Parts: sequence; structure tokens; C-alpha cells
Amino acid sequence: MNYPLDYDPPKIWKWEDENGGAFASINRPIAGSTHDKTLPIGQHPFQLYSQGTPNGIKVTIMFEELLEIGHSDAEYDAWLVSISKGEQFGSDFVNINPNSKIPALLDYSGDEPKRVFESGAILLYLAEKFNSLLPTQDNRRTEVLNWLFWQMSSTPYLGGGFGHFYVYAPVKIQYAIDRYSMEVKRQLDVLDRELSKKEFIIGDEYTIADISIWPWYGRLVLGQQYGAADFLQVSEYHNVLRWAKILSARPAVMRGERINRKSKIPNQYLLERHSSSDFEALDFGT
Ligand SMILES: N[C@@H](CCC(=O)N[C@@H](CS)C(=O)NCC(=O)O)C(=O)O
Repeated sequence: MNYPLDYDPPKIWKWEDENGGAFASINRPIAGSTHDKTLPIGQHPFQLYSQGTPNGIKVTIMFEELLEIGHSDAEYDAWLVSISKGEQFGSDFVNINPNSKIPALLDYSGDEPKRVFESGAILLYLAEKFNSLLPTQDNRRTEVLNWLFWQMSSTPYLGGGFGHFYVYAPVKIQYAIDRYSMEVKRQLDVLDRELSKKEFIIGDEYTIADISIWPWYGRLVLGQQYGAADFLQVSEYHNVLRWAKILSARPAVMRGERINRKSKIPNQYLLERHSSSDFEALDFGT
């Protein structure tokens, strides 16, 4: 169950830069930039530096929803920051997000460019700026924030815990996989019970809470995350599945989840997004 079985932590931990994990070459125990890198700037008020991971697509889905609602001033350029190539450690990127994680946003619409990092903070910032997808009635707003913060604090168990040990770790450690499978199934049950009473996570209204949860738990139950649908028996979570399918069919979700990703088959994804006409090149299978 252990790795290795006789591991006894030394008095002082030391960084061994090759641990064999999928991200060993980019993970480091120190912050800051590793190289000078100027980021490109497009013509729109919002410049997003990201990759089409679950945290990344929360923001592109949000922009596409805002545009769909009719906020034409939510136009944005989405540039690819390849995390497997270590581009999150470039100097300009680190100036936007000192934590070196995608997504990171620059808002040029005011007098001074404003930086926004952390996907939850970006969703909240945009929702408040455009007065959309975040209800203003006190009890509803509070409920959205409850779920937004639930997602931000729960998901590291899914990504950094379950996903890491089930898919990326160099050895399959039963103790770790059991621990995080149990927690992720509990989280799915939390969502399933909530969604048994409501259409969307806070009730009858689609909000940034749904936008933050879908890329992780929605895609997990749809079998699009970690190839773990059978392992976690996601079909048990009928209400989560119903909700996930409704969101998947939203045009803004369909567009947003295809941004800043490399196409394995032609015309599947956009490496960068600069205009709504970019999607004309994609095959949505409709
Ligand atoms: N809490 C952060 C997490 C962001 C995050 O973990 N991003 C990952 C991709 S999903 C990343 O940039 N990883 C690169 C790295 O760890 O070096 C958020 O929600 O924005």
C-alpha cells in the first residue's frame, strides 16, 4: 500500500526533481518566474491567458455565456498558455498570477489594466462587472457564493487527489486512490441530493455556481474526466447526470469548452480564440 513500503520520512524533506509523476518536469517547490516571456495582447478589452483544462474552461464558458446574453463588451482574446511546457512560469504570466496557474485574466476596459487570477475570483469579477449570472437578492447571491466556494475548496480532492493518484502518479497506491475515491463519491452524493430538488445548483436559475461546478463534476459524470466513469460508478448520480447533460447542450458551454485546446482530430478545438467567427471552423457534430 505504500511507495515504497519501507518509506520513513526523513527529518528534513528534500526536493528530488525527478519523481516520475506526469508533471514532475514542471513542478517545483519554489515560486516566481523561470524565464522572461512577453505575453501577446489582442484587440479586445479582456485578455485571457489559459489552457482548456476544467479550471480554464470555467472562464471561457463564462465569456461565451456573457456574449450569448448580449454583452458585446465582454469580447475577449483567449491565448494558450501551455502548462506542460512550463509557460505558466514566464515573467509576464507570473506578473498576472504570482501563483503560476492558469487561468489568468487582464481587464483593459478601465483606466489601468486590472489583473484577476483564481478561476472563482474571475467568475465573480465578471458576474459583478456585467451584472449577470449572479442574482442580486441576498439569499440567492449567498447561495451562489456558498456553491462557488464549495467548488473551489472541494475540487482539489477530485483533481489533486483522485485524478492525480488514479491517472498521473507513477504507481497506483491503493491507500491514496481509496481515500480520494471515497471523498469524490461523497461530493457527487452531495451534488446529487441537492440537484434532486432543483434544476440548477441554487434552484431555478443558472448561475456562476453551475459554471464553476460543471467542468469538473459535470464532465466527470459524463465520462469526460480521468476515464473514471465506471470506476466511480457515476451512473448512480442520476440528478447530477441530468443537470450535466442540460449544461452540455448550452451553446455557450459547447463553445467555451473547446477553447485553448489542441485538436486530436481536425476541427475539434481552438488553440486560441479571438472572435466568435473562429468557431465556424469547428465541427460541433450537429
Ligand atoms: N485554484 C486555482 C487552480 C488553478 C490550477 O490548478 N490550474 C492548473 C491547471 S487546471 C495549472 O495551471 N497547473 C499548472 C501547474 O500546476 O504548474 C483556480 O481555480 O484558478
